[in-house]
Amino acid sequence: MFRSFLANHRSALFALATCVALGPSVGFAAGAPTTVDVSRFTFGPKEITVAPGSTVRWINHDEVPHTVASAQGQEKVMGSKAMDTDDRYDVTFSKEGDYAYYCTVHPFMTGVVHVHK
Ligand SMILES: [Cu+2]
Repeated sequence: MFRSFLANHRSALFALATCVALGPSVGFAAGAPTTVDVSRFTFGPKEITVAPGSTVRWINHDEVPHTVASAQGQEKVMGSKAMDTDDRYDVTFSKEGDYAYYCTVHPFMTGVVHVHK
């Protein structure tokens, strides 16, 4: 009885086991972006730390346009156009480093992306 159960369900069990084994790692490999909310004239969180290869996504929740731009004197890794309400801007960071940025429309809005292993 048990033997025939196994025979009948072996492929289903295998598929289930494969799902359980691969599920979480596939999720990480797909690289869900780390989100920074642009809201009330602030980047939240203001500083984040991600691993190399990670994608950071900024989403503008304000009613006014904002940008995400690399700070003066920094490598120009970030440079969005004006983001309207609900617009998104994605950047994938491949190299380790500290990436300071600001909003060119409101230069008092600043943030930092730390990229470290
Ligand atoms: Cu702004």
